[in-house]
Amino acid sequence: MSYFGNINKVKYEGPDSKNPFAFKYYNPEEKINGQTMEEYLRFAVSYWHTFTGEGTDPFGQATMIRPYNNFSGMDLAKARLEASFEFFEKMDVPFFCFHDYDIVPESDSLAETFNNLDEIVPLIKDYLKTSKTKLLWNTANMFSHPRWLSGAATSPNADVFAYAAAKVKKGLEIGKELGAQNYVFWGGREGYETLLNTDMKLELDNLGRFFHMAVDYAKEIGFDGQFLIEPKPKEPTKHQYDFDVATGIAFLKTYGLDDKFKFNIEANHATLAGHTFEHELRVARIYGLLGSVDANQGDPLLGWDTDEFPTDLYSTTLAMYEILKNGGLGSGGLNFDAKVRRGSFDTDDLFMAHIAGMDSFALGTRVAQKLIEDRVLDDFIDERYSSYTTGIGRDIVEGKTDFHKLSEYALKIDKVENKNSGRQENLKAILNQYLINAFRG
Ligand code: XUL
Ligand code: CO
Repeated sequence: MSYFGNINKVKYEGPDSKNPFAFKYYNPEEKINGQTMEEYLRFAVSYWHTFTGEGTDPFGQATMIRPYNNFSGMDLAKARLEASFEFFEKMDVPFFCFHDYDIVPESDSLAETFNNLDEIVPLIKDYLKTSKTKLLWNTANMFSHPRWLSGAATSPNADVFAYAAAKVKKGLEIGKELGAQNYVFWGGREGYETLLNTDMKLELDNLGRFFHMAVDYAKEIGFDGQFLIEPKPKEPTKHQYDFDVATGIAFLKTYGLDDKFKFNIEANHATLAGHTFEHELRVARIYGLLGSVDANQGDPLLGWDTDEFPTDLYSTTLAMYEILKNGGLGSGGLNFDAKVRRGSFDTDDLFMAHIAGMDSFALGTRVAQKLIEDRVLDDFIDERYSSYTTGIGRDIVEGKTDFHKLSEYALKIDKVENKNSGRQENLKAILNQYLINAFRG
């Protein structure tokens, strides 16, 4: 059966195309740094927003018109699955991602949920045999059901900790079975609402213990996907322990996990933490911990996680700048953790939204690549820090000096002069120029 019968396979038609179901900038075969865009960008569809999401919000009911809406229970799960692989094929995306409870209905009984998973996973495996679309990552939903109200691995209730362990154990088995390239931990309720009732040290120690057990189990069963932590500062909890990349690094180092995990960085989570998307990517990149990306964007006027499809070209350019500088994302990818607006309710919107996101990243990639090739920022930055390449600066960097020598040196300086202007406005104008020129083709 066809769920999206009115849509053909989406193809690259170039910047002049007026076809809403064609790529204008994303040309999967175009080469960047010797690799095709498809290989480089590794786009993924998120199952939850695209197939499970119904358009509800805290004030209103479902709005999404979906061709499988008349099914329920496991029949609905199977219809969604069938529709999803038709969508992947028509969008020509190489990856998808899911939570356990996106692919089967959530039950109060763990055993029943595992049975449901055991029924659906072989079906996914069958689709994977013939589809080019692979599993980028899977994860466990440990935030929706009431049992998680005070967290999962950081819950004050040890039974909840055990339950979470069982789910992640199953998730790793599923990841192995389906060839997942990564496994994600987003700590949906791993945080607190008030310190008045919270033993923060025990909760963080438990989270560290939990991750070690996950690493051990992955080793035991031969799951070799990359573990990823997805930072987010708040929502649904008031404070989330994986606040941002820097906080995540402190956690990983404290608990001896920094060689086992990398980060899955989401644009809208970065902005909620008061950072730019590129800031979070940069922090992860410079410490060799950039693993994967949840590609979306927030609304600067709203203080929550709106998960919009990414269309801001400054943001996609600066994000791709970091990703290209990182040499790509390795086993990671660009997962559209993004949902169509509640008013964009038909299935055409699902296609158009992904096209918008993929084109925005493709364009950002071209601009970023040109900025790197022309060494626009690199040359400027090299010059700005050139005092560290000779004389006292070089001694500092090479560890050949100390406070005695530096003090002696400083006392001899007549007047400190700052020679290099930061030129921020000019650099932004140059960025504009590169963006506009990319539009020109
Ligand atoms: C929530 C969020 C999650 C994670 C996976 O803000 O981003 O969907 O990506 O659990
Ligand atoms: Co996400």
